[in-house]
Amino acid sequence: MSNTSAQTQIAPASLTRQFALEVSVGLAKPGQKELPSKYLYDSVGSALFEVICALPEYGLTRAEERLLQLHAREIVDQLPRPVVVAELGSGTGRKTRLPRWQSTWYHPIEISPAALAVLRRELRDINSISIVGFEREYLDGLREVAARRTSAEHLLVLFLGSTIGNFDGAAGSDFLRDLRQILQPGDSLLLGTDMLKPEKTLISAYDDPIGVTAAFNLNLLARINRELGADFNLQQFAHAALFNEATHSVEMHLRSRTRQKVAIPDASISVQFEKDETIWTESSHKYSHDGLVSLAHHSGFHRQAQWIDQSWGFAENLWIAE
Ligand code: AVJ
Repeated sequence: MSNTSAQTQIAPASLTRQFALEVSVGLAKPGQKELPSKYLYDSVGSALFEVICALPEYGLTRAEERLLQLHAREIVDQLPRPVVVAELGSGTGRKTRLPRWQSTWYHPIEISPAALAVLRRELRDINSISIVGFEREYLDGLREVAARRTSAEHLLVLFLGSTIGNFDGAAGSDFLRDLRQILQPGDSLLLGTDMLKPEKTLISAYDDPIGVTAAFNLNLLARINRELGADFNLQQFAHAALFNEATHSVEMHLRSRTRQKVAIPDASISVQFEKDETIWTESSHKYSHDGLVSLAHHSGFHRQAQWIDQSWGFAENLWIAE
């Protein structure tokens, strides 16, 4: 990569067009307006997410770090060698630096160019690992990694941080089924899942008292202002987190404080908001033991092992493709 700083500031025209398209589709929805959660992670959003991970109320990331630190050896020992590791949504590679996967290749597949630039800088000194970054959708990246590995090489896919929980409804199991199709029998998936816990704990994790998560959520509107020339007045929107009992998901919304109209010139739309109408920006599914059993079953995996952090309620699941 030639110039990382320029890349984090200037989005390629095709990505901006895609962003404009998805914004106009989501905000024109007749019932619940929505915006795709993947757009939360521009350079500002990625930095805010790093801060969220340090919040005492948001135990998810630290729980996963504890699990990987404690059990890395045991996890690695369960896998055949040589192993090629592909990490979906590697972010800045913070988790991956903990255990060495003893792999010949490490392929981060990351959709945020900003996060990938940090990852490249920080992993530069680890020379046993080769970095091939894929700034594109997860499965496309994985398909490319799978096509390049030799027949002797075993594939380990890391999908950590409960990112799978952001696929709402059937999308999570559809995604895992598609992922399974890219693998060979015997390849493995290490899947991090945040577990169901009391609603009070969940809400304070997604609506922290100093407002970092609120800033993370509101930044999505600020990003639309920056990149699509919109005139969202951020004072007129409020962050909201709620627990959806029916779907076992924490939902983030942006609630319009008044009746207002917002213009988004580069998406060629203007949007009318009623007072208290919300934009749904993210779902974070929380898993039960039984839910994981049926998820593995329906997506074509055998549950090989599981490590649980009891103090927060987080599971690291090692699944083998059947
Ligand atoms: C990185 C997607 C797992 O859903 O908990 C944190 C993102 N959103 N606070 C999550 C997030 C609000 C996070 N994931």
